[in-house]
Amino acid sequence: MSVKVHEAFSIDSFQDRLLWYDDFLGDQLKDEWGASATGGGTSVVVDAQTGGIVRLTTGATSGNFTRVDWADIRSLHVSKKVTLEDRVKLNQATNLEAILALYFDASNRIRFQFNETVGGAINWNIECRNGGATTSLDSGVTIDTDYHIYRIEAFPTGQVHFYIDGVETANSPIITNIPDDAGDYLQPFLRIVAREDAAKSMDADYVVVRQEI
Ligand SMILES: [Ca+2]
Ligand SMILES: [Ca+2]
Repeated sequence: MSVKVHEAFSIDSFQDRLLWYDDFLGDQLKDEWGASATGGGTSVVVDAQTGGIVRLTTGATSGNFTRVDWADIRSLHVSKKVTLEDRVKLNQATNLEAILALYFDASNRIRFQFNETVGGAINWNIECRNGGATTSLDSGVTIDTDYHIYRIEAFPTGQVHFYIDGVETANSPIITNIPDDAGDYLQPFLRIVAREDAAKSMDADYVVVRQEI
């Protein structure tokens, strides 16, 4: 059988994998997403941006956050080889925190994360946390305000690999504190936090998740 290829994915993926993506086209977030925020933060789909994006903008007070996830409808498990990929652009590179995650709860998650509070160039961290025990390591990649593709691949054999723009980061894979307990079903999760009294924002062009059936 011939295989048509659309973007990076082949349609035969459906035979043995689940594939879900949002390219953020249209006038509002798809139903799967739940948005939450403090301080009047917003999550807005912007068609006018090339390819459609969702823009997460915080309120203008330090500590304000804006977040989207699947509203705790969790269906992803590392035992099924989960991949999360997002193409994201930070619109500022100082005094903010950003998180791109596969998330069960605050004690069980896999993520790219940085927390910038001192006004200097810093790197993304890569992190696994299970039952509150954390492995957090330096990716070696400095944050900036360009689009990048962030990819997490979690294998049932006990490794989580991290890639930025197709290049595996420093300290990848992580092999400890992977959230792989029976109940650790995960969801996509994007979050931005202001770390000074000014609004911060990031744009996501797409989010893709895939896992084996
Ligand atoms: Ca898009
Ligand atoms: Ca766990």
